Amino acid sequence: DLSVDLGFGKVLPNPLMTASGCAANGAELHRFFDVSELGAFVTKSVMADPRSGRGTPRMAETPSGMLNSIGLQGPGIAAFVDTDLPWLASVGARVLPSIAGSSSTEFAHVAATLRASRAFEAVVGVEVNISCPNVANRGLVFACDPGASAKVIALVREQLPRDVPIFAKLSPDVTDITSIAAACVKAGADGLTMINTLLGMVIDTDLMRPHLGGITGGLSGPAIRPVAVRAIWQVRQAMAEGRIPVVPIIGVGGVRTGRDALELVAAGASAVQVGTATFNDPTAPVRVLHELTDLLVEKGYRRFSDVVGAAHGSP
Ligand code: RRO
Repeated sequence: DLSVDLGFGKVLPNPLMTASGCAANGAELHRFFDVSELGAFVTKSVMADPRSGRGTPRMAETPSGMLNSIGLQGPGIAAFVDTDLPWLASVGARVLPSIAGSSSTEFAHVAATLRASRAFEAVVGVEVNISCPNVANRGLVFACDPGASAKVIALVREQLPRDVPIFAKLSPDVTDITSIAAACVKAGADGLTMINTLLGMVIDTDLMRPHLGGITGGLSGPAIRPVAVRAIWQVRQAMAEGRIPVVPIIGVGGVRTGRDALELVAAGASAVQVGTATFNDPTAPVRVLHELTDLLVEKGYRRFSDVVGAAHGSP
């Protein structure tokens, strides 16, 4: 039994999801596999207005991961609810739209517009991206500040029906992720997504200048998997100790194989997103699902929920 309960009766058939930003609105990946096979499809963070993002170059490969300074390129929420969401609904996908804003009011506007969408029934939850590293640090201004994070979460929570869970997406670039997690949950987050990319930089040694147009960028891929495992483990531990109310954690960061996914799950994640790995292998999210399933069978687990947080030992 691979099912995952996100809360409020939103039960997914399996724990695999795309990671925000790596598969846009789903149409590209749908050429490689049926996106409704995934537990949920997470879309690129959408803001109020259309945006072209930062200038190029805005991607850089490193031996252990990828840096991006995309800067929230996107169609804007009106086009998203008009075109992208209805398309995902039409192919039977369960959708976890990711929303962003440069102010708490913008977040609230995006959430309210989403709610009014004719395809809203395909939405199984909303990911609130308070941790984009690439918008003049506004994103990290939210993610590093418990008060600012809580304000956004509370406002978004008010805009959406009670039975649609909201997930706060956290940044690894904070000194104490448990205090941000606690602030978000207390403000009304029904779950947490951990982690967004890690701030990094690549220098072009021919030009002797930072390579990315945005100067710094977000590092993703295998390099950040141990950071994700650590963050998930710390927050899950804080929940076990009663310092944070217990809510589901969605794990994301450097997952390429079923065994990588299992690491995040054992740390405490109830669902796993696959992002950067899809650039090399567009079928990665479903492949990871099958590899994880085989691994659980091999290890004798009958229910996926039994392995969530297993690395913490018996309660
Ligand atoms: O668009 C981006 O530059 C971006 C976003 Br919104 C994010 O949340 N994380 C990231 O690495 N890049």
